[in-house]
Amino acid sequence: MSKSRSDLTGNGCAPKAEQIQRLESDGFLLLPPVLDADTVATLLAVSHERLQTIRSALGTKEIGIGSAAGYDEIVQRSPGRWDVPITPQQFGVVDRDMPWWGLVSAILGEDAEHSFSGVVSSDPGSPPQHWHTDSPHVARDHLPAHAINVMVALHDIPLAMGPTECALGSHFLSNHLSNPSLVLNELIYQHEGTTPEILVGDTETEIPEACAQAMAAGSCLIFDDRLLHRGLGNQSNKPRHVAYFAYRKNGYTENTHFEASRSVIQAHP
Ligand SMILES: O=C(O)CCC(=O)C(=O)O
Repeated sequence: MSKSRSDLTGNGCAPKAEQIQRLESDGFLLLPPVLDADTVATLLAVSHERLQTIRSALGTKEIGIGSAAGYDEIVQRSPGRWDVPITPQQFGVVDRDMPWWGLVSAILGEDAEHSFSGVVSSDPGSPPQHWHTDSPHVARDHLPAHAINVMVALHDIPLAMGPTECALGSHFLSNHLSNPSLVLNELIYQHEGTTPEILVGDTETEIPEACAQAMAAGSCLIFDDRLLHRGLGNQSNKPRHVAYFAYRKNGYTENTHFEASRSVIQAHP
């Protein structure tokens, strides 16, 4: 099943300049449902099936927190929060045909590449993550984004179920190359000391505002990889599922997202 190409405004035009500007200035953009119910249902069904296969292959095998402690097929991003990679083909979609491609390519270029996709599922009762960025700045000066993440709600996600929280404009402040008080590994790997406050230290700069909103099924949160964000705790009694599609500028090859060198499928019990 591959959806025909459409855009965020639904009228066949390029993404609105206002959306591009918002993404560049705030570092994120929450869009109302851009996927139809059938597509959301397919993404959710594929996610369920893959989660079940991989979590049962994992069984009681040890797995730590973070990408290096995980497996090719599953990473525990924080306690009870599971990242299971799923390719666009496995999802039954074409990454460039997704409704956000116009916006993503306006920022990363028409030759941008799909880098990762999958589902992040948080168990009932799982705690909030520590604030983190997904990849580091690449220059001392503030450059346009080199990577963009799209998180798609696969069902309604009220606040109590823990949507992703973003620190407004924090991509301008998370540059460890221009701010030596920031420790790169404490930004990109989750660290309890990393907060919006540490980005400004004792300067006059305003602390980036933490923003989290409930998400309706099919809506998506699009954010710059350098933005400080975190998944909130799931206080509901159901798992929370978001699909993600990540894109990078052509030529950007850093990968701190998946660093495992073992397979849970091939591992011996
Ligand atoms: O679960 C979420 O909402 C966000 C997950 C995330 O940012 C991560 O694991 O890197």
